[in-house]
Amino acid sequence: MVRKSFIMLALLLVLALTLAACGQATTPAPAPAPEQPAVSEPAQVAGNTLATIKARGKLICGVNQAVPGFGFLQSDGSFAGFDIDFCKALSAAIFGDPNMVEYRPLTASERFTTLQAGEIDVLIRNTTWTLTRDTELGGNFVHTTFYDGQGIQVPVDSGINSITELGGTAICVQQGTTTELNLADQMAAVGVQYTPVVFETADETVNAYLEGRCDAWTTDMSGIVARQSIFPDPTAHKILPEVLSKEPLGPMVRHGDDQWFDIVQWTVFATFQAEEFGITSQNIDTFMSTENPNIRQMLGLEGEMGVKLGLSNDWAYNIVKLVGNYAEIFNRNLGPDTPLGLARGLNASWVDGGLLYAPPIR
Ligand SMILES: N[C@@H](CCC(=O)N[C@@H](CS)C(=O)NCC(=O)O)C(=O)O
Repeated sequence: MVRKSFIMLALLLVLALTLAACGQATTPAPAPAPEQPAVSEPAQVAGNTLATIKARGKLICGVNQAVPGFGFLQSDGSFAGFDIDFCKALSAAIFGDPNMVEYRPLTASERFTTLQAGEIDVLIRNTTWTLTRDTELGGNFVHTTFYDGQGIQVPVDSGINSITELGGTAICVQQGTTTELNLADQMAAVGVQYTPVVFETADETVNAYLEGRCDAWTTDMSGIVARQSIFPDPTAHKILPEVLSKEPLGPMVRHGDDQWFDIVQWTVFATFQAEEFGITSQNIDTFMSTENPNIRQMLGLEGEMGVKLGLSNDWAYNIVKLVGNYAEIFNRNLGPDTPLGLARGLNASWVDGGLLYAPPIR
């Protein structure tokens, strides 16, 4: 009797589990699929990234090669851009030389696994800081270097003036990006049906749009302006007025090495702080006799700021002297005198009403 009820109970349990599992399977899967599979904690745990970089004699920076102004492989084989300059700033902080860098170009889909696998020391590639990426991909975002938002571009002669007019269109978008997910969410929110056409690289995405295989294409505003600058006829395209998302872009490091996290973070802060102090690559040497104690600490004339990071005390001097302050980096790559012609906007120093604010270097 007892045995019979036990079997019944076991059968009921199996039935319940089966039903629960079936219930789950019939739940519609969210479309599109998650941008990245979650990764387990780093295979190469902690470690001393700084010591590894010094022993190898170069920094390995994961970058973009296809976005002019941010990360771009030039015809002479060199890399240039805003993100590239932050790789150089790190190299200057570590080696006193901005050129001890190996650039590893990465697509959107491969960037996080490459970081997690230990193949690069830092990822500096127009990468948006999100909660999921910060928790599930084996890395940490350090700080935002460029505050951006997602946009949609259409041909001027399409007559489309708003995302609400995109019903029935095909929209080109790149795989493994925040862009792909935001698009789905924002279009659902305004009740517009569209067909996403997904590609692995920026070149494929943009070429499909230019060939008329899509009615529109979408990515970060900066990415659109950057790619538009190399379109055959940039004036034939316009960006719709809606900003679909917040896209705070910045460097990411692997979990497990707090000293390296600090070095990357304070390198970024040094560029903000130099701008706030009015220190540039051109005038920095005139500050070497300053009596301002905060500037003296930053430039290594007093205190042991660099040593606290595991670097030499002239780390920030080298960043500014050899690469520049934030304004110089921005203007050189993205500013009014470049093909992108971007305004500082949110990316101005807090003293000018922007969001860039460095904690005290002391
Ligand atoms: N900020 C977004 C988008 C970044 C992104 O990968 N954008 C594309 C479109 S411009 C890109 O840089 N592609 C270059 C490539 O994969 O070659 C993210 O972090 O997901």
